Amino acid sequence: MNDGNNIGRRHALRSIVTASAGFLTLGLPKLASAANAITFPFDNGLRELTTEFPQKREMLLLRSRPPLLETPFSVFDQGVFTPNDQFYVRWHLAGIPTSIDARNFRLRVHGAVRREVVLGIADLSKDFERVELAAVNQCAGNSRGFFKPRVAGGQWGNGAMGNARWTGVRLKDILDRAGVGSGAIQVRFNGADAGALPATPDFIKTLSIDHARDGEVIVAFAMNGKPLPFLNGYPLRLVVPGWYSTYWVKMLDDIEVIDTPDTNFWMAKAYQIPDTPHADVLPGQTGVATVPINRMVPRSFITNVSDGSVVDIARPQTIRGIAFGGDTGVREVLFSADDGTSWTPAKLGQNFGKYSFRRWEAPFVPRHAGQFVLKVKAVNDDGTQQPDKPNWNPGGYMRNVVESMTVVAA
Ligand SMILES: Nc1nc2c(c(=O)[nH]1)N[C@H]1C(S)=C(S)[C@@H](COP(=O)(O)O)O[C@H]1N2
Ligand SMILES: [Mo]
Repeated sequence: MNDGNNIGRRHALRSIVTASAGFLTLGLPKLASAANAITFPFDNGLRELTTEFPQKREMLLLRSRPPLLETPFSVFDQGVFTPNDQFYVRWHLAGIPTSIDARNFRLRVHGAVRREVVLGIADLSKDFERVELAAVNQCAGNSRGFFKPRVAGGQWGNGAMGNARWTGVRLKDILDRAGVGSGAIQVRFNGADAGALPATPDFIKTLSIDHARDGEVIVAFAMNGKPLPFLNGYPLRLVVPGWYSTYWVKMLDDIEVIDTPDTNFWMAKAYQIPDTPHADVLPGQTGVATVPINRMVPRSFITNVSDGSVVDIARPQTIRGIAFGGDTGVREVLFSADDGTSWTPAKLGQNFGKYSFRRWEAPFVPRHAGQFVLKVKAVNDDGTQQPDKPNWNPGGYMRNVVESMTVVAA
């Protein structure tokens, strides 16, 4: 996979979007020099902050073409929903359309169906019930940069995730319109992007027919109440609540119901995880069966202090952050200020549904000068909790170890 860390390259996408009446153009303006940068605590962790991408404010630049843009972590302290203009961006293929005319955009539903259906954006909002759901979109490789030993692939920090309110129509309702044939077993999703070379496998993802018809999977046209940003899949994307974002196909224009198992590259070769508990193997271990990555696992983060922050001795303060349960809700968030020796339940913020981020906060009084190791651990509604030791696999997937940071009281 062409997924490397390529920050040395200075050719950014050089693009801009002008929006008018549902029409977007991706043009090629100048590239300003990077104003500043941050450094992650792993090898080659220097990341420029860029504002050169259309409809995006400051983002961490991992790669320009195709774009990999990470959300600066401070954004997660600002609210439970991640703003569209700082929502992370990940594309695999270089052939991203440079302009999309929403008025002429069509979603085609075909294959093992009773009748082929072709829908425009207007048809979706007029002929189908509108639904809205808060859900976390997280790359399967979020936090990959922290894997030890290191693994190939985009070297993300923790910002390849975001939470939004997604508005659209149920995939089930679209499939019902087409009439799924009796032999159907899976549904494949393809977007308007393509590889630069014909030999590059097109980015296509597949769900089982039951999952596709569960009523929760959405074809979304809006995010946080606004049209999807171009780089987040304008004008339509799949939203698969609780599942890693590799299934959330962007610029969705083709849905194919199939009656034989999909063996395309992006299902059969890429995004495979070891078929072991928590996708965990020993580095170098071979002969392990694999399965396509699927459900997310719980995570939690501290957002208002960071590693090395200095806090006032004896002053009561509040530590806060975000948590999510993965494929179900957050039951409990536990906070420790003594490196995991003792844990206290954090106070949970408003519940926006089981697939959303949930804010949490906990009191903290640093009673003496010196270091305090803060930790946070989420337990989801199934009772699954974050592990104290990181998992490892060669793809760098599904990291969700209990996060730890050291603050200094002075
Ligand atoms: N058409 C298309 N959809 C795609 C991808 C892609 O390369 N092309 N990448 C997937 C992956 S791996 C991720 S992590 C998410 C990223 O979503 P975002 O860019 O909106 O944050 O998009 C998914 N949908
Ligand atoms: Mo991803």
